[in-house]
Amino acid sequence: MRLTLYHIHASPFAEKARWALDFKGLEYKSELLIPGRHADTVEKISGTRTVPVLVDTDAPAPIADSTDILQHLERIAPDHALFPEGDDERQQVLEIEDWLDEQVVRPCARMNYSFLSEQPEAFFTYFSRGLSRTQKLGMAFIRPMLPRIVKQFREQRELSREAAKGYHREVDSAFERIERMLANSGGRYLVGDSFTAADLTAACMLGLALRLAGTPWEVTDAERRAYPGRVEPDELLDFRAELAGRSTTEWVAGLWRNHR
Ligand SMILES: N[C@@H](CCC(=O)N[C@@H](CS)C(=O)NCC(=O)O)C(=O)O
Repeated sequence: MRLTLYHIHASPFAEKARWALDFKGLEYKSELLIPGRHADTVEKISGTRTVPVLVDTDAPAPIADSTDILQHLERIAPDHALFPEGDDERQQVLEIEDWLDEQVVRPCARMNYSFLSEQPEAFFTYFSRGLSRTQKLGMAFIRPMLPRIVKQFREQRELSREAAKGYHREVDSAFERIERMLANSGGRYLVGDSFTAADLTAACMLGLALRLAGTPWEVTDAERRAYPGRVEPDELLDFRAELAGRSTTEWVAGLWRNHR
């Protein structure tokens, strides 16, 4: 069995797959793609245009969805389980994972990208992270088109400071819902008494909202330079401060510390 993961650095879905592979101690070849060009590359491999895509030489076809990748990894490497054995608990994990993937990630990303995309240079550095020297040279060609790319990125995703207020409210209510779930499940994990795919997914999606140090989304020096004297704009820092008041923030940081 040989595993290859096609991914981009900043994708929270890709981080789910990387985390699960590492958690299970599986070796894999990493094919880190240039953001923006990744969809064309993976389409040739899997027929779909999103990352992550996992190719397992023993599987009948490439696996092109983070949830399916986690379940495939569970089948081929059941140790360090990410899914509970009981049907009810397993179903709960899948439902939480689905909610986070389908509803929570969007405002988490958009809240940050509303601000990041105001600074094309910082935006460029953020999406170049992890790339090889050759790939970065390739990225240099798109520099002249950067203002147009950023404008399109903002329009397609409805990014603006006004819209960011709504994204922040959505993120905050997701944090609140997690707080309630944890209160019902003993405080440590979302389902049962061990780390599952639900916790892993929450750590990725909410980790993106928080842009915690040590995660793929930590704030870069280029961003610090873009906002002299502070890490990010005040308005965004105010959103973060509100989220930090929720116990979910400390819980997410703990998952990164203890399970990543
Ligand atoms: N349901 C998919 C969603 C994956 C997804 O939306 N990936 C984004 C990157 S975060 C992507 O590749 N979008 C296509 C694009 O950017 O053109 C999964 O769980 O893997």
